[in-house]
Amino acid sequence: MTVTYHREQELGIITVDNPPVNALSHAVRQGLNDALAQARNDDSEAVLLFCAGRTFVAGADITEFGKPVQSPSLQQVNERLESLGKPVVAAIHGTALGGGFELALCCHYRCASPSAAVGLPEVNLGLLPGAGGTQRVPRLIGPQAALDMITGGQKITATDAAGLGLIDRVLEGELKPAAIAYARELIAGGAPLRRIRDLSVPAPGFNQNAFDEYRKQLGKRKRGQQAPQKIVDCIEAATRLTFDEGLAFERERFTECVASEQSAALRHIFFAERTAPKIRGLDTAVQPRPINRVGIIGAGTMGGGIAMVFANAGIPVTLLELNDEGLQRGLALIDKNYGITIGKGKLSEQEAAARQARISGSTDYHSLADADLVIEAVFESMDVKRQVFSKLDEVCKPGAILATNTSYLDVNEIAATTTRPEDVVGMHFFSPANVMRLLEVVRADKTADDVLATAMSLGKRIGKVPVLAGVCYGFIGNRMLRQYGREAQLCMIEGAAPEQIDRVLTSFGMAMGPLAVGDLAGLDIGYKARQALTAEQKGDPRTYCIADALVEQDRLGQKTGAGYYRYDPQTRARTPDPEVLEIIQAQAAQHGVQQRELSDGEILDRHLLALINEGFRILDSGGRDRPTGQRY
Ligand code: 3H9
Repeated sequence: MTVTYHREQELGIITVDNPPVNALSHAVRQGLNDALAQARNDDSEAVLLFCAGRTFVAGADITEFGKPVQSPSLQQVNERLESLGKPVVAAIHGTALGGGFELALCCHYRCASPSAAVGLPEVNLGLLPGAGGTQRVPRLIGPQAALDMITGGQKITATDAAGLGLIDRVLEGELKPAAIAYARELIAGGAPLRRIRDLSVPAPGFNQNAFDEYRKQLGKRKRGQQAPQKIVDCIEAATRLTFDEGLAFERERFTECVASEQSAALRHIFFAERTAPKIRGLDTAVQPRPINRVGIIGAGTMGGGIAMVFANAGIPVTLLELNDEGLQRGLALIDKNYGITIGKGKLSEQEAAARQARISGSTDYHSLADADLVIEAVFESMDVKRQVFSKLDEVCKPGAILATNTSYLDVNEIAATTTRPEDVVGMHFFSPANVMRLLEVVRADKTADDVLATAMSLGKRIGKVPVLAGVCYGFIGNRMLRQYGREAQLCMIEGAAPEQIDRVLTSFGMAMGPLAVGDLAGLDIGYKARQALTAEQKGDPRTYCIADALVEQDRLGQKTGAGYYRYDPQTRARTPDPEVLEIIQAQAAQHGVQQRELSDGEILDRHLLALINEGFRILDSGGRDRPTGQRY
């Protein structure tokens, strides 16, 4: 039974129990419908809606999208709930998300544990709240706050939600007895049936222009995305249509979103990110090792970023550098990064100080003696890594995990420099480490299962999406990116201008085009790496001759004011540069390439297929043990 109904004296208690997250599957909707029918027909004076397990309802069951809706729909359940002739109180713990929060909004009162959070994250799945969220939320908190909440898709803490008026009471102590006491208090006080549908939207000064302006801003922030714009349409509809008309309007837009390719892709990613950390074949009885203290070697941009990741997750970190000067530089960079986050209003000074206090600096390897995990983020040279790992082997306690953040080097070779290769693993972060979510966990030949299990569970704990990789050049991310960058070079030499390539890919949805990224990172980095390779290792010269020619003319990218583009020294604004076209044409002539016009479609296909093909090659070579998200 996913939903049960029982009486506690004058109260009817509905309990949803559908692990892991109480999603609103068909069985739950049917169960709610039946429980509401019982409550309607008995002499209970009020009803409490409660969830078992770790959370309140976390939303519609995403696996049901794209299939025919089985009755009763969530909208039908909500209607039944809201029109029940006695007060219904939602008692929220964990997270009330999406359809789950919409269910709570149809209750007449909402109470929550202090640790609970609520939100309408549908936008992250390319959807909009389809069970009244866009019509009820603006009635409670006004259009501006509703727009921010629903287009942002972020969770709101119970206290903040209470401040906004989305929750009526935050309850200390164990939730169920506290919620029962609250429901009794409501009955005793003759609390009315409060239906949000009966309220009107408070919208002073929020007119057509304000909505148009919001759409424009959103178009920049969420470029190319359909759902955020439709959310604005729905909230605008809430200000000018009746409640029922608004619901019908929302329903139509929701149906369009569910059928869209954007939503199908985002739903695929949702499950892929949850499938990726699971290691096929790993015994489920394997327990991760406890990680309470972490050491990071190297206080450069990468090491500092990794230190911030752990400090942000509440884990104390010791940051180690060779000398005090390097250490102070690294700590100052961390201080600057926290300052920027505070400046953007994303973190309070108090919280930033608490996080920074978890990072201590050292120049002595012995300070890593009690670390449960040490991650090396030093210069990318096998000799340097060998020295670091022999030193770690000397000073670290037995059972400590020794991880390398190498991007390209052989983790087996690194592990072999220690007497405990079973404790060695790759943990490859992407720059900036405190922002990028991907974490490649690289399994070397002798890595122990519990070390892998630890890296995976820790990755989740620190807010990353961990993916298992095998030992191969560039692992997964960089190996795929290499092919993507290669295709950009080939398209250029065949006749596409850098700005055409970047425009096609940013229009598709990439945050930046590959050539603008090259200029940002500095073209000299790849150049130097190529100098260390043999002609055979470098491969087809058409895939790097333009980049080499630019560097040889001192066009290193943004830092020299010119690369694939020209940059304004003050504003860094980017403009196409006719000189680059001449360089490209000269290289094409030198390599016997007949230039032609490339269509946008061809450019897009070639870049995407380069990524996809390399992805499959990685799978073929065992670099990764399954396609991420094979379920959808
Ligand atoms: C919606 O509600 C539309 C409505 O407006 C309109 C309807 C008409 N469905 O993340 P975790 C699975 S759209 C199905 O690792 P956590 C997940 O795949 C929905 N399955 O746990 C995983 O399965 P497995 C709006 C779901 O503790 C397991 O649960 N709601 C759903 O780190 C554990 O998940 C959302 O977008 C679901 N809705 O985080 C909320 N949710 O173990 C989506 C989870 O087999 N969910 N699963 O790999 C979340 O954000 C997080 O799961 C949550 C828990 C914060 C709840």
